[in-house]
Amino acid sequence: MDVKNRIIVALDLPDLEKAIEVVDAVKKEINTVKIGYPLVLGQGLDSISTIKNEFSCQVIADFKVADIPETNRKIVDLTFQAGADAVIVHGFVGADSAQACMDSAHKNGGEVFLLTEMSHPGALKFIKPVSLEIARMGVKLGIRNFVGPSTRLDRLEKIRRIIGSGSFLISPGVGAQGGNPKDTLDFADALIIGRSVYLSEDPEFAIESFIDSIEK
Ligand code: NUP
Repeated sequence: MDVKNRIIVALDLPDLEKAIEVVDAVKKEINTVKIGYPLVLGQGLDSISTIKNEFSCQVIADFKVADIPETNRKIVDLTFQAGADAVIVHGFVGADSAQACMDSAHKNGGEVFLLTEMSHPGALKFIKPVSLEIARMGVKLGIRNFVGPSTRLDRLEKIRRIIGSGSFLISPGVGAQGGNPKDTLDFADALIIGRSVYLSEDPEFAIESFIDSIEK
């Protein structure tokens, strides 16, 4: 797989100019960015199309959609109307809520990523006990894109086993949260990297260092 497809940069910046500077610095090395609440709440939903149009990159909207089906449908419709290529949705809210997101994504020509187990320590209490079931539910629903933690590789391996080799698995938690990039790619197709890139004095160098470490 092209290394360009193996790193997704998370733009958790409340400032669009700064986010654009970061994408400009790393654009040779990546083709997908992840935009979440910090940027759209800080600068508006138009940030998605602004970045997409300027860099012709793919945009994953990390809105962790987690509502009743009818509200999920509205949120996901608006996300795709804003230009996103894919949206991250929570699985713990259940099959009907995830299905509503899928229906909206497919209607709008977009993709859904199902969030299984989160990467932070707090996920151990409520999410970890059900995360493998969430992955199984996603498979049953026909979802082909998943998110799983680089901070717990034993769990990521289990998630990969459940979703199979044909699904696409992206993994946050590398760098700032302690996950190892190369080891994560034993199970994931791509890494999500935020702070280690956008807080770096030299984001281009930071991304190149990650690429070196995964190519070794
Ligand atoms: O379980 C998750 N963990 C996580 O960190 C699911 C996520 N979507 N994320 C997101 O990935 C998080 O919101 C941030 O945008 C990115 C990781 O950023 P960083 O820890 O590399 O700065």
